[in-house]
Amino acid sequence: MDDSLYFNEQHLAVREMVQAFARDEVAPIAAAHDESQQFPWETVKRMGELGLLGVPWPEELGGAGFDLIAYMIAIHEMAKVCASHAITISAHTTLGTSPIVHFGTPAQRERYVPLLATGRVIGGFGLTEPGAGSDAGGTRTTAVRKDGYYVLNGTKRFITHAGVGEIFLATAVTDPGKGTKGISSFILTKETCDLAAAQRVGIGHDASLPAMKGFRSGKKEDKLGWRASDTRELIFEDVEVPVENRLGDEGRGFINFMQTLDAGRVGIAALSLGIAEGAFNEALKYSAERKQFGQAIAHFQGVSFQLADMATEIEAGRHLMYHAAWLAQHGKPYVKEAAMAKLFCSELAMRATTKAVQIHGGYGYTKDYPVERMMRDAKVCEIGEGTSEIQRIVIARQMLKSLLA
Ligand code: COS
Repeated sequence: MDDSLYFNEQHLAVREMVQAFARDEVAPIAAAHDESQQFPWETVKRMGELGLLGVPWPEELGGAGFDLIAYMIAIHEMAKVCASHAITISAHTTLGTSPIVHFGTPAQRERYVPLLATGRVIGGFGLTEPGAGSDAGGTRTTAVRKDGYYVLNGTKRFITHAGVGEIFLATAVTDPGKGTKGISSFILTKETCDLAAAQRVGIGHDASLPAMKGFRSGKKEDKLGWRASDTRELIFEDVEVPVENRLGDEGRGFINFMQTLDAGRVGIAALSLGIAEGAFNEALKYSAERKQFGQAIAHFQGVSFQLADMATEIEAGRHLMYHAAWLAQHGKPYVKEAAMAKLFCSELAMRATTKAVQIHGGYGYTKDYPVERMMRDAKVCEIGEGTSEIQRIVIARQMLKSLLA
C-alpha cells in the first residue's frame, strides 16, 4: 500500500514513534510476560506517558489530539511485536474510554476522560456475560432504579482489564420486558486488584475516584494467547450506582455498545494485521537465514510461494482495515467495512502465523522464536469483539437490509 493513500506526516511520525518504543521497550519483555501472565505495569505506564492510551482524544481531555488513523497505526505497529500490549491500547481506548467520549454528558467527559486518556487510570468495558456472548442482547445483569441511584447485580465474563482497571462501562437490564431496548449502560469505579504494582508505577488510586462497594473483579482467565493482558470476571453485588453515572439514556445501552464495537472491530483488524505482519517478517528473515539441502530455504518454491501468499493477503488486509478507519474518521457509514476488515484480518492472522510456524519447522514450535506466541495470540482475534460468525451475520445483514426491508 502506498503510504500517501491514508497517511500524512503526523501519521508517519506516530508510526516511527510506536515502532521505536515497541522495538526498544516492549520486544525485550514480551516473551517473559507471555510466560508469566503478569500484566506489564511498567510499559503500560510508559504507554500512558507517550500518549498511547489516548491517541484519538482531544488534548483538552488529556488525549494526544490525533485522529483515528493514527490510533489504528499505534495498534497495528504494537501488535507486530506484542499483541498483549496492543490489546491493552485498544481495549482501554475504544472499549474503556470511547463510550464516555461519544455518549457521556459534558460532566462525565470532564470527570473520567482525562484520567483515562493520560493513562492515569486503566479502563474497561463490560458487555459479555456467562450466558450472553454472541447473543449480547441476552444480558442478565440487572439495574434496579431506586431514589437517586440504581442497584446493579450480575457477572460479566472475559473482561479485559477487569482486575487492573478502575473505571468500567457496563450494561445492565433496566426494563426487562423490552429486549435490547431495555438495556442501559453505566459508569462504575472499583479498586485495582494489584495495589502494590499500581502504586509502584503510579497508576490509579486517584483520590477523586472512590471505589463502589460491591463492585470487584473475579476469576482470572488462564488463556492460550494475549497472556500479558488482564482478563477476568467483573462482579456486581448490590452495587449502588448514582443516576448521574448512567451513560446515555435509559434503554440506549445496547445500541451504544454495538456502535462502540463497530470501532472496536477496526481496532481488532489492526491488531490482527499487526500479528500477521510480525509473523511474516519473522518468516521472511528466517527463510533467508535457514539453510537446508545446501541453500537458504527461501530458494525453495514451497517456501517462497507461502511468503508470496502471506504478503499478498497482508496487502489486502491493509487496504480493508485502513479503508474502514478512513470511513469512520470521515463520518461515513462503516459497519459493514469494519466487520469485513475484522473478519478478513483475524482469519489472515491465523493463516499467516500458522504458515510462519511451518516455515520455521521444529524451531517454530518452540519458544526460541516468537512465531509460536504470535500463533497463539492470533486465535482470539477470530473470537473477541464478535466472532467470525458474528462478523458474517453483520456483513450479510448490512448487504441485505434494503432488499429485505
Ligand atoms: N449500530 C447501531 N445500532 C445497532 C447496531 C450497530 N452496529 N447493531 C445493532 N443495532 C441496533 C439495531 O438496529 C436494533 O435497533 P432497532 O430495533 O431500532 O432497529 C437493535 O440494535 C437490536 O439489534 P438486533 O436486532 O440486530 O440485535 P440482535 O439481538 O439480533 O443482535 C448482533 C445483533 C448478533 C449483531 C449482536 O448481538 C452482536 O454484535 N453480537 C456480538 C457481540 C460481541 O461482539 N461481543 C463481543 C464483546 S467483546 S468486547
